[in-house]
Amino acid sequence: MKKRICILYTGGTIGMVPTENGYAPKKGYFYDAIAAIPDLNSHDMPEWDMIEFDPLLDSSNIAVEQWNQIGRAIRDNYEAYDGFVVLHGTDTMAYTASALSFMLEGLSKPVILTGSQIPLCKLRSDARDNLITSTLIAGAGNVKEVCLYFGGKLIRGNRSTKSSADGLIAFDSPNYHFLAEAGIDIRYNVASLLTPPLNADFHLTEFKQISIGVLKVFPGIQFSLFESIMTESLKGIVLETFGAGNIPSYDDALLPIIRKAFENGTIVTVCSQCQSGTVTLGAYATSSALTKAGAVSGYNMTTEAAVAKLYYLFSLGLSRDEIKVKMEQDLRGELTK
Ligand code: ASN
Repeated sequence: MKKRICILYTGGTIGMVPTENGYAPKKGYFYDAIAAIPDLNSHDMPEWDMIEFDPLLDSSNIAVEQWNQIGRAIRDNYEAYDGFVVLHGTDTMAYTASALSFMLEGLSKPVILTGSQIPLCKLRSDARDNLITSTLIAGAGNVKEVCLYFGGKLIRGNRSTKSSADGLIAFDSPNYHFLAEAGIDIRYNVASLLTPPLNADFHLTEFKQISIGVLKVFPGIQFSLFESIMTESLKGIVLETFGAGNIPSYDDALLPIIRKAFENGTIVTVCSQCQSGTVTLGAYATSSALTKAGAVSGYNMTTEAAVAKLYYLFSLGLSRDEIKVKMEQDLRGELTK
């Protein structure tokens, strides 16, 4: 029997058309445009249906409500399909892929996010390959996790990051193997795939609106300027630090602020500005102070994954101590220690 794939079209360049204000999505246009691609109707392809979201968005406008909407669409169609392809703008695709990886618990079917850098309607568009290969990967069913496929690479969703604003190989997986590479054949890196938990019930955890911040440290940063955002209403903050988790110690201002944030109940998660490698708190004196002030290590998580994980853990309603512990644990293949 043919596999059945549900394509969720949320917007993004892939389905955009030129307008007087630049590219924008167009309601009701994309289904016919992809139905006219001969390969998508080949007998070697899975059967597919498409659900068009309303409104269609440039992914810069995607936020928690849209993540929940995508999650609900997958939950509501979970039994009827063998896999899902989520068409999404590239700008925030790595955030959405990370968010879905946490929201969809007990997932045992492929969920593949993809999009394109050049709209389907334009010459040299990368939309066809990204869509066709993602649909084939979803139909093959080898991966049972949330992934992002783009430019020949299949990446674990919560390990992905957008690395090029204009290249057709626009995403990277700096701290984990590609899950598959599509050349003449699609070659899976079987040893690197997640094994779905046995007998786990599939369910969706919708995210709540949580106040989260990201602060990138830079030479000369005046920490006192940021004190005003470190209030009790800030639930979590991702600190993008230098190298292995280092912060400047020149004005002694950051640590009291971090300590205060910690006392306020804010979870301070330390990630690195380096794309690859890991945070090792305590490797240098400039980082050990962070642990003393109550910060947790994000190890080699991307900022995208750390942000999504904070949303997830707070949405579960866990205590602050439980969140601190789980931030440092590998929940969905998002970090390695
Ligand atoms: N601005 C677009 C988006 O993220 C970029 C793209 O899809 N290539 O929706």
